[in-house]
Amino acid sequence: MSQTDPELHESVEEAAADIASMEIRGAATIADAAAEALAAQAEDSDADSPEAFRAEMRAAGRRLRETRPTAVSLPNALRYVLRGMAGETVSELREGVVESAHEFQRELDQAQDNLGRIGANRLRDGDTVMTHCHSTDALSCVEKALDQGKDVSAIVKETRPRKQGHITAEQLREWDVPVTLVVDNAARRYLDDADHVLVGADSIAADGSVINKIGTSGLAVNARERGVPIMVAAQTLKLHPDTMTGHTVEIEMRDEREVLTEAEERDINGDLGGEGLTVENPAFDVTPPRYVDAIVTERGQFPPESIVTLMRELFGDQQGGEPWEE
Ligand code: RUB
Repeated sequence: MSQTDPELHESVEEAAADIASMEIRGAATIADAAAEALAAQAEDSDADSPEAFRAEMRAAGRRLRETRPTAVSLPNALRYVLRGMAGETVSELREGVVESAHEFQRELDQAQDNLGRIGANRLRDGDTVMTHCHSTDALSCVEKALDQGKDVSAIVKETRPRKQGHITAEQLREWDVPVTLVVDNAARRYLDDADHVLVGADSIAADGSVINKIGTSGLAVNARERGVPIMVAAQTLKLHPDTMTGHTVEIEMRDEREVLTEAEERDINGDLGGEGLTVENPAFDVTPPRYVDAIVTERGQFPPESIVTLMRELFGDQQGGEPWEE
């Protein structure tokens, strides 16, 4: 933060720290938390001029934006909320931010519900889904299928290094869905027992590429080879507008300690010293559109190659700077 940056509300600092540490994680949940934090900043602001208020909100937006780079739901949430900051007086600006934050949160819930209903239609009674990581959009499809009275089982990939598969397994068990938990390396063996691969997304690019938890692309390639359809559940909040103008999505590299403890590293290095060992920990990968059968959104399901049409409709020629930039 620069010397001149306004003081940030503790909710913004807390949300930013929790997103960075993955206490708050998953694209939709991150977006929801960011909107909530902006609303708290606006509500409690004691800015004495509209300029000071705007500067405070931009600083809050920047603080949240710098936490994690890959899930586009985060900048999409910040844009939505900060573009609601309209008016002449501090109280009008405040009202604009708070209202758009709450509207954003309502739409997010609604979109996930609608997406789930659409995705559930792809699941038949008795089907087994294989999941990777933990996606609330993907789980919404299972939840709605259960609501429709269908029996669904799940093969849940552990998802190293953070084991978000455990969160998925916990949620599915809460819904009484039979779960088989497997390590990531076992996925190909169990694909023969799966009727669908069902994953979420952090970002969807204009060419229909799916950016999701590391390991998704390998799973998709294996699934295609086994003839298992790959279904990506991603509300339109996950569509990445910058990719329409050729930008690529930044893949987050996380701390090596998520992969290897200090003691494990010492064991590997032995007497040789640490020079020759590098640990890489990319959090996400890119699945090319040809491995994806359907992208399920709240607006319907699309073959990945046609997602650009939806993006044009939603984002148009959206141009100009980011609302958190000065
Ligand atoms: C989470 C992840 C999820 C997407 C979609 O990664 O890759 O599949 O974010 O989740 P991380 P949702 O655990 O590193 O945040 O459908 O809940 O938005």
